[in-house]
Amino acid sequence: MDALESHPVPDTVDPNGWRLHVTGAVSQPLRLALEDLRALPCGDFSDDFTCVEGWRARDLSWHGVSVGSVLGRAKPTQHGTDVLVRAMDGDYASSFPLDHARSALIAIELEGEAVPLEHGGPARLVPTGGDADCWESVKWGSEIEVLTANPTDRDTAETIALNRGSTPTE
Ligand SMILES: Nc1nc2c(c(=O)[nH]1)N[C@H]1C(S)=C(S)[C@@H](COP(=O)(O)O)O[C@H]1N2
Ligand SMILES: [Mo]
Repeated sequence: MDALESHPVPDTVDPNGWRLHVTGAVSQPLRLALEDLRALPCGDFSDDFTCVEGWRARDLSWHGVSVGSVLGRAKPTQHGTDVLVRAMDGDYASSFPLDHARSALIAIELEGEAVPLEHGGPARLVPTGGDADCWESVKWGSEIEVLTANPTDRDTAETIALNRGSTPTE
């Protein structure tokens, strides 16, 4: 594979305190540790990753649990319409229509190894639809909130990603 770009890991990211929270319009809110995720049915996904800033990492192979499996446990209520996936680093969040989100992977391995912290470990959201924007691949994913209406200003990923202003470091 060609490498992903390197970006600084925000200070707010603490892999030891990481859990995946499933919240909002669900019958069964969840708080999952990495072992809990590993116990769910796993899947693989490989694709190139392209950033709008003009670089591409070819043929990345991801392994993890589908959002659908996790939601199968949490059981969204009939009012659920969308999900908002939040990162551990502050305000970063990206939304997806509920049905579209189910196929996304919560990746815990990249190229057969734990996802490096630098690239979003312990868990990075990897949309599998093929038409995802780079900012929808949420690094340090720590909450899946089921919403009952289309998200508005709480979906911050595009704004944050496009205004990041920092250049990648090698
Ligand atoms: N939590 C979080 N996830 C994020 C971002 C971010 O700033 N914070 N940037 C996004 C963008 S725009 C890109 S291109 C990729 C970069 O992934 P990489 O750092 O592994 O190369 O992460 C995406 N996911
Ligand atoms: Mo990006």
